[in-house]
Amino acid sequence: MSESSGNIEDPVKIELFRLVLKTRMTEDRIIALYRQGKIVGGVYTGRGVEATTVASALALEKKDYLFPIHRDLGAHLAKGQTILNILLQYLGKGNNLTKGKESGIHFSDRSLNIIGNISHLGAMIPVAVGVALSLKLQKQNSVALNFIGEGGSNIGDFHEGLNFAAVQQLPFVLIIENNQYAYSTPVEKEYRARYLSDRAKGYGIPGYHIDGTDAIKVYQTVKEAVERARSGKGPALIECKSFRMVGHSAHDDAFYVDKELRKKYEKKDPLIKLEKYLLKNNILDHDSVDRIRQEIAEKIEDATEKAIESPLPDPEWAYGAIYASNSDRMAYGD
Ligand SMILES: Cc1ncc(C[n+]2csc(CCOP(=O)(O)OP(=O)(O)O)c2C)c(N)n1
Repeated sequence: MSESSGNIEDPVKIELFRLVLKTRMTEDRIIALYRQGKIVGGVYTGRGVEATTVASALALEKKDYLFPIHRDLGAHLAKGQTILNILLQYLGKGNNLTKGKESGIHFSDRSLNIIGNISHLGAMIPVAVGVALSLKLQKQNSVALNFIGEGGSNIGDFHEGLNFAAVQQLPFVLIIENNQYAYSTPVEKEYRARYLSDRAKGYGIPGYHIDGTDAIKVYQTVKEAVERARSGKGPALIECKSFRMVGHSAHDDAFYVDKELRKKYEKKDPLIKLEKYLLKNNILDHDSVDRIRQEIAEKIEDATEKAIESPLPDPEWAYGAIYASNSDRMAYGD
């Protein structure tokens, strides 16, 4: 765990642990429901990247905007999303946030300032930058934080979005979640640079390359970048290096992954690392860890039961909310 972790308060470190554990356990439940045939469609999990997703989102304030992508359940949870809403979404229930439309990974929650993932990799960046522009123009003192994978970072939108954010000095933070594989493509076939964060120099903004398995280091770095952006000093690019400990999605056994690399990163499992750090430094004892685990397990049981009992959407609803209603148009002044 990072040497400089001393200036983060212990309750924040405990909250990081609770959220990383909650993410891991919730995703394990989602996988179990998928294997039981209760969830259909793609299930993309973040085992190995939870320290990056959780700590980045926890560094935000309530009024800040979060733009997560497909592997970022931890970010949803850290921004305040409930396990029940997440399971309702994955199970496609009629009482979920999209009333049964959209899959598990594409949903928004405007009440938490979480904006749903655009499936086309990279396409989210200019949208998040546009939101950052509007936050600046409206003097909202809020920041937009967006994730992109190292694979997705090679798309043109990355350049256009980041360049515009830099030129306009927008309150925007971009996290590159470098988990070393884009589906089955290893990094040496994705880009030639040593560090993707070096690209920041080309935009005239700060770039950081950090250990994305170290939740405390990620929290510290992102917090600084977010507060810098909030104070009007412009965007930052943060590359968090980690490892995707599972396949691209639940159907993929990741047979193509380098075995030595896997072994190396199993020792850096973000959850185990954080737990060991908290125990070693007497921030938590074994009983408290067990208690936290038990509390989360109960919440997951309760949410699973409620989500399974919830009704599927009314088939008629397939034709609903396709076009804006008159009242929506009036609300937007059209
Ligand atoms: C433009 C585009 N191309 C391909 C895909 C299909 N796709 C979804 S995720 C993914 C892998 C992305 O890798 P990376 O950006 O490194 O993120 P990771 O999945 O490793 O977290 C691919 C190819 C897509 N959604 N959008």
